[in-house]
Parts: sequence; structure tokens; C-alpha cells
Amino acid sequence: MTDTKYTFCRICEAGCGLKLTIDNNRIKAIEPDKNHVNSKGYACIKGLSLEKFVESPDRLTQPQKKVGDKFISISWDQALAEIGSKLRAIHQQHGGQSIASYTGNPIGFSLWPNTANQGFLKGLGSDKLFTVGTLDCSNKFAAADRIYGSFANQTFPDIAHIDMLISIGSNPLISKMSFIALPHPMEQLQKIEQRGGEIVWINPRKTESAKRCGKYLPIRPDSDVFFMLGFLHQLIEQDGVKHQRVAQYMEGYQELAALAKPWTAEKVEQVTHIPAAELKSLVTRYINADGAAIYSSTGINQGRFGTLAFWLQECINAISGNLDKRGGSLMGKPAIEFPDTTKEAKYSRINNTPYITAGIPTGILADEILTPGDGQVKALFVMAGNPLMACANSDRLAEAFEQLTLLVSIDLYRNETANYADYILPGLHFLERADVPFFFMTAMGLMPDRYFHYTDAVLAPPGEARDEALILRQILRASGFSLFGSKPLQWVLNLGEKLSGLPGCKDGVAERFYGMIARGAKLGGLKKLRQNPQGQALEANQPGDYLGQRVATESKKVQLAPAEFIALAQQLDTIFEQEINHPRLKLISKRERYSHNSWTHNVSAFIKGQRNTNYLYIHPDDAAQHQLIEGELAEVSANGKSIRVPVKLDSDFMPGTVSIPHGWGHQQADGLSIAKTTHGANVNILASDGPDAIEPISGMSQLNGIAVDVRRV
Ligand SMILES: Nc1nc2c(c(=O)[nH]1)N[C@H]1C(S)=C(S)[C@@H](COP(=O)(O)OP(=O)(O)OC[C@H]3O[C@@H](n4cnc5c(=O)[nH]c(N)nc54)[C@H](O)[C@@H]3O)O[C@H]1N2
Ligand SMILES: Nc1nc2c(c(=O)[nH]1)N[C@H]1C(S)=C(S)[C@@H](COP(=O)(O)OP(=O)(O)OC[C@H]3O[C@@H](n4cnc5c(=O)[nH]c(N)nc54)[C@H](O)[C@@H]3O)O[C@H]1N2
Ligand code: SF4
Ligand SMILES: [Mo]
Repeated sequence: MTDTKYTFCRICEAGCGLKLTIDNNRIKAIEPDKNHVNSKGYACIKGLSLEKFVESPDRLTQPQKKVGDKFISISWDQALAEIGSKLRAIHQQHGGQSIASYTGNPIGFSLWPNTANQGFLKGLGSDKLFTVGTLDCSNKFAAADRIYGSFANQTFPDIAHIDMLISIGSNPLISKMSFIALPHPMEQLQKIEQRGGEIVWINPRKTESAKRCGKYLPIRPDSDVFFMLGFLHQLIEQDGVKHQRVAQYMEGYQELAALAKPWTAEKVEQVTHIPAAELKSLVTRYINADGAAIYSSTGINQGRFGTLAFWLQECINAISGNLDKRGGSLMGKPAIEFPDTTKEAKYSRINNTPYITAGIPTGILADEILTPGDGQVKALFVMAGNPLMACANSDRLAEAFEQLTLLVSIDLYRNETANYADYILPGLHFLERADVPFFFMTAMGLMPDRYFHYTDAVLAPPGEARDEALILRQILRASGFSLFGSKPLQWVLNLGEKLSGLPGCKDGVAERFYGMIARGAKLGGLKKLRQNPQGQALEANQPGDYLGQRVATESKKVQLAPAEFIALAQQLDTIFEQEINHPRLKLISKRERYSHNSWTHNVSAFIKGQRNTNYLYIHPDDAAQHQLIEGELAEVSANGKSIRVPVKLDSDFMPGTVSIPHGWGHQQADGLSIAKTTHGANVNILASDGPDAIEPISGMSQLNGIAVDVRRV
């Protein structure tokens, strides 16, 4: 029977609405949903190719157990019983804190499995949740926590009305943006220019986006914090501060201004390589614009000073009067308010490294496993993640994984990390689960057009693949623990599990969970949600409703000069001196249209021809200086490690900057039959981990601006 089903894509934050034609549980067609409340007929190639992921012959449909160096299929009963008893033994011998989990990016888009994962750890008496947020954005969380009083208070530019957008370290045409739900971003960004406004891209690479519209200003990698200081200095110098607004709604202005004082446009030019005259003119245009904002993304987040750079950005938007203003930088309202449960300060046993939004930096995952003592991690549950490819210092992480007593991967496929696992459990593709939009939209309000969308599962899972939340709960049950440590909750959920599927009990636990939280937020229960299969629009954002009203700090004022940030900024003088005439090449990341982190190379169409490897992208002048030749191999070294990848000459990169896309190097991935045929190497072998390598406030790993050497092989 052919059916039409509406749902939305959960690969990236755009959350595009999709219309699926399904026949006998097989996808016959995927189209962009023209009537989707937010995406209105936009979807990209990845969302329109979902069947290739769902129906891949490599898809796991039964639990796998490692025996010798092979994986064999086993029953769920056996898998749960064995994992359960191992977990119990580890718990008895080493305590709850010896059990950890790593949740990857894809499952971050599904609220219920994540909630269940928190309950899983809590039930075991562990708080060791390693989060990929420390690879892409925890600097924003840490900064917002101190500036606005909650990690979840995140701003976004009012794209529909903005007069001047300064976009730093972001490439919307490829990545579709982060911290804003903006499907078809380029169309919306081009409209800024069409109505007489301006976009400026600040990036070491003239990106696909910068070629499409706007003005491009090259910046030396990892110098953004100095750019922000110079911008702030000029803003004050050029009288761009709205002092009355600052006095009414903000605190700490004097300390902030004192910090910016020495950083003239001429001074910062020495390390950013943005001419002082350009910076001054940029600031003038920013001041004169009727609504302006600086927006930034992973280009600064993954640098050495992501928290400081983002903090300064927020201060600039705030003191110039653009925060909470039409056409400026808005603080959206979430669809569902969740209490901020991350306030309790916690520290890892590794060098007292602070936790961030209730998680531990992935940059100390290997240390947590390798360092003996109380709380040494012995068991790790990896859910929808590939830390071996995604995290810094992959070689050391691989060594650490070999030391674990128990490693369980819950995934669609056997990826590189799963190769090290004792058990691999088959999870669901998102089309097989009910969901609401990503946490950033639903709970943090990062939506220019506010909306909500509930989707049921639109496909039945293949074979014995199971809902991740159920898997976690069943593991707990098998090891004698209960979700959130609550026996009654576990009992109710067990009962729900037994009843679901029986006549009159169609909805499972996930469906009921979403129905309950939506009803609590007055969005309607499941019945009402299902009446809007293409999503529902919510009341529009109202500029002017944040300052003095919703700021979550104790004083209800925006904190412009958190003491920790001012203290860390004292290091900048030394770094500045080191960066002047810095002789080495700086390595940055590069996202690609057909790659999504490490997991889309198992689709033949995505790895065709030249796309079957990653490359070292390098400016022709730098290549000539190092005798590198297009198409031949280069050896790239950093931190005592090296990898080899073919050279691609590319004058879109600023001289002194090189790039190698991440997520490659699948040669050992026996469980990914197509990806295994690709070439290239894992760039994260070159990145450093450990407590001294991560950004001290947010725990971010440095994945941009790594000093490297290159040579011809
Ligand atoms: N096609 C595709 N889309 C994706 C993903 C993917 O892998 N592939 N990943 C998704 C995920 S998980 C995320 S978090 C988002 C991220 O979304 P974005 O943050 O928008 O990511 P990028 O497109 O990589 O943009 C980062 C930009 O920063 C620039 N950059 C690098 N170093 C520096 C620097 O030191 N300073 C400055 N100013 N710029 C720098 C790079 O040249 C790059 O253009 O994308 C999502 N979308
Ligand atoms: N050098 C460098 N490294 C980077 C980055 C960079 O820019 N440069 N970017 C970083 C960023 S932004 C991120 S977010 C991380 C990503 O880091 P990870 O999330 O750890 O890695 P992914 O490659 O996204 O792997 C996701 C895994 O989830 C599986 N999967 C997909 N959907 C589901 C599902 O619904 N259920 C289950 N159970 N499994 C599923 C896939 O099969 C895949 O194996 O990588 C980071 N690493
Ligand atoms: S833009 Fe993102 S959400 Fe939209 S279809 Fe593509 S991958 Fe999916
Ligand atoms: Mo990410």
C-alpha cells in the first residue's frame, strides 16, 4: 500500500520538512515539503537521499558481539544479559563513576533518547557524559551562562530585517548554519543585499557562501579574538556605544572598555591581517546600520579562544544597542521551557577540568580512561557517535579504547569506533522514531520564525533494530538498575513497553513523552499535534521583550565583564606576541556538501570521482614554497603526528592557511562497505587532546588554527 507521510529531516539544524512516499515500508520518493511551516519546500541532497542511509545493506539489524577479532550476530536476550552482567560487575568493583557515555551529533536531534541517556547514567550513579558539544559549540554555552545567566540564552541575527550582518567562521551554503533554524539560508541571506543591506564574511577562506553574495574579508586563522577586541575598541572610539541602554540593562561596561583600550585597529592588524582601515570602515558601517549583528560559528568556536571571542561578539551586539532590537540580534523564545539543570559546578578528576552544560569535554575522554584511580572509566556506551573520527588525538583515543573493560556502540552501522566495541547494538534511523525539532529550536528558541513540529515514526525499523531509549532501559534492567534511579518510573515504563502495540495502545513511551511535554507547554497533546503533520507556526518573536525582562542572571542584567573571562583575557598579550609573524601554516576545518562529519561516505553517489578522498587544500604560493604538486601526496605533521593526503591547489585559501576536511580515513571500516573503498586520512590524528590542550572555560577542543608543517612525500 502506498502512503504519503510528512516528517522532517534531522541531519542538520535546518530541520527541513519532507514528504515521503512509502510503499510496504520502503521509501519510494522523498520530496521537500512545500507546505512545511518553516522550510516551505527546501531540502538539500542529504535529506532527499535518506533511503540510502535507511536501506543500506550495511545497516545493522541484529546485536553484534565481538569474538576474537570478528563480530557475530547474537540475540537481544543474550546481548542484554551479557552486557547487564558485565555492567553490574564493573559497577560493583569500580563504582558508578567508572561508567560513561558518549552521545554523538545525530542523536542530539532526538530529545527522548537523550533524556533517557541522562536517566541511564543517573540510574548508574554516574555523571560521565561526554558531549560532542565540546567539539562544536560549548564555548557559546559557557559564554551565555556567564553573560545571560543560562547556557540556553542564545541569540541569533534577525535575518529578515537586518541591515548589516557580519558573519564570522561560518559557511551557510554548505553547512546550513548552526544556532539558527534557517532552511535555504542563502536565499534568505541574499535578500539582505537585495533590500540594500550588507553582508560581510570574515573567514580564512573565500567560501562558497562568500562567492554567492556579500563582501569577503580574509582573516588569519584563530585570530578572531583579536579581531573582536579591535572591533570593540573601534566601536567605543567611534562613539558607537548606546550608553543609556548599557546603564539600564547591563553591568561591567567599565571593565570591558578597559580591556579593549590597548587593542587598536592598527595593533590587531598585525595578527588578524585585516587592514586597520578596513576594520575602521566596517565598524562605521556597523554603527550606521539600522539593525546589525555579528554572528559566528564553528570557525571561531573551534579556535583556542572560542569563549572569549564569542563573549566579545555578544558584548559588541549588546552595547551597540543591537541586542533585543528589530533587525539586530534577538533572543528567541523557546517553544517549550525547560529548567536549566546545568547550574551545579562540577569538575572532572582530570586536572579539575570543569564540566560544561552537565557534560565532560571529549578532549579528556582518553585521560578519563587511561588515568588510574577512583572513577577511572572502565565501561563506555557510545550512542550515535564516532569519537575515533570526530575527537582530537584519534590515535591516543584508540589506545584508550583498547583498555576499556566494556565498550558498547549503539549505531546504524559498524563504524570505526564500533570496531573497538565488545557489543554493537542496532539503533533506529530518525525516520523510525517520533520526534520534535532539535533542542536548540524547541528549548532554546533559535528560530527566526517560531514553530513546532511533532512527527511520528514514518517507517518501521528493519530486523531487530530498536529504539535507543528502550535499549538503555533494557540494559539497566538487565544489570539491576533503573532509569533515573527510580524504581517506580522504571516499572511504569516497563509496563508501557509491554502495552505499546496492543489494541488501543498505539503510542509508545517516546510518543507519550512528546505529547506530555507539548501539552505542558500548551502546544496541545498528541491528538492536536497530529492534526498538524507539517508543523504549526507559533507566535512571532518580539524584539524588546528580553532586556530587563527575561535575562537569567541574578541581577537580571547582562554581564559584560565576567571575572573569569577578564582573567583569561590577560593571556592574550603573550599569545599576541607569539602570533606576530607566526611562521607556520595554520590548519583549519572544511565542511563539504556530500560529507556529514564521518557518516555519509557510505553512499556511492556521495563519494564519486574526486570526492572519494579528502585533500590538503593549499594556496598555490604556499604549495610552490613547499614543493607540493596538485594530485600528489603531501605529508602534514603537527604535535609529533603525521598523515598523508593528496594536494589540491586552491587560491580561495588565504596564504598561510591550509585545510583538510574531517571524517575521512575509513580504510579500516569493515562495517562500511562503500566508505571502506575511499581514500584519505583522519585529520584528527593531528589535533591535541588532554586537559592542557582544551579551552579552559568551555572544554572545547582546538580543531581550527593548528600549526602544521607540510612536505612533499
Ligand atoms: N554539508 C555539511 N553540513 C553540515 C555538517 C557537515 O559535516 N557537512 N556538519 C553539521 C554540524 S555538526 C555543524 S556543528 C554545523 C557547523 O556549521 P558551520 O559552523 O557553519 O560550519 P562550516 O561550514 O564548517 O563553517 C566554518 C567556517 O569557519 C571557517 N574558519 C575556519 N577557521 C577559522 C578561523 O580561525 N576564523 C574564522 N573567522 N573562520 C574560520 C572555515 O573556513 C569555514 O568556512 O554544520 C552542520 N552542517
Ligand atoms: N577536525 C574536525 N573534527 C571535527 C569537526 C571539525 O569541524 N573538524 N566537527 C566536529 C563536529 S561539529 C561534530 S558535531 C562531531 C561529530 O561527531 P560524532 O557525532 O561523534 O560523529 P559522526 O561522524 O557524526 O557519527 C555519527 C554516528 O551516528 C550514527 N547514527 C546516525 N544516526 C543515528 C541514529 O539515529 N541512531 C544511532 N544510534 N546512530 C546514528 C552514524 O551511523 C555514525 O556512526 O565531529 C567533530 N569533529
Ligand atoms: S539542509 Fe539539513 S535538515 Fe535540510 S534536508 Fe539538508 S541535511 Fe536535512
Ligand atoms: Mo557539530
